[in-house]
Amino acid sequence: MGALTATIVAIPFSAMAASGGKLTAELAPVPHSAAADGGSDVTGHADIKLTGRTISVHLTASGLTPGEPHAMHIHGVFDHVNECPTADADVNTGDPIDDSTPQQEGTPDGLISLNEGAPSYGPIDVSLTRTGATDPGSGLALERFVSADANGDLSYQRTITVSKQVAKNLSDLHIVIHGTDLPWDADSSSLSSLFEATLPVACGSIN
Ligand SMILES: [Cu+2]
Repeated sequence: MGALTATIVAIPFSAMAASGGKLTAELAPVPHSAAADGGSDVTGHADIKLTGRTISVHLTASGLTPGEPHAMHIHGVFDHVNECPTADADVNTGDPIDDSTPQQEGTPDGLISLNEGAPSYGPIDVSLTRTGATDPGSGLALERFVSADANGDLSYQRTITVSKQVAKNLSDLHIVIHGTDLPWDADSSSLSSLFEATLPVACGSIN
């Protein structure tokens, strides 16, 4: 009993999370109807090593549109509870990111768009680009994100210096992967519309 108590007291979890340590995120598909999005089923795993304001991110994912880059970000509001969106985020309030989409206001379409997901996972904090800047402004610099291979698998590794706020709140934030080819246009690309390129396909909390 004495030894057990000593062990518990010796591990200050909150202090560990703030200064450094190893975190992970399990990415699961963002809810959608298979008919609406062509049956994507994106899953992934991220290991993040936090040292001060430096994060070393190793992320693998599968089920992505093959051969195309996918925007990936750390999302979240620092002083709010952030969640990955649930199916009821599909509200279609009339703010499609792209006017060419078949979305109708007030009619759920089986897809959670970038804007519909935002109240859950919050804004972009870090862009997980492979080169250059990693700020929120790089969020749609698709030419600087990693591409999925011919099987739709993706592997990403980078060490990034983040803001003090991101480092401090990392375990409250999320990783979101975007982009899928939707069946309602004739092509087989996730890059033919902004709606497709930004559609959140997988999300996972950083813990
Ligand atoms: Cu994002």
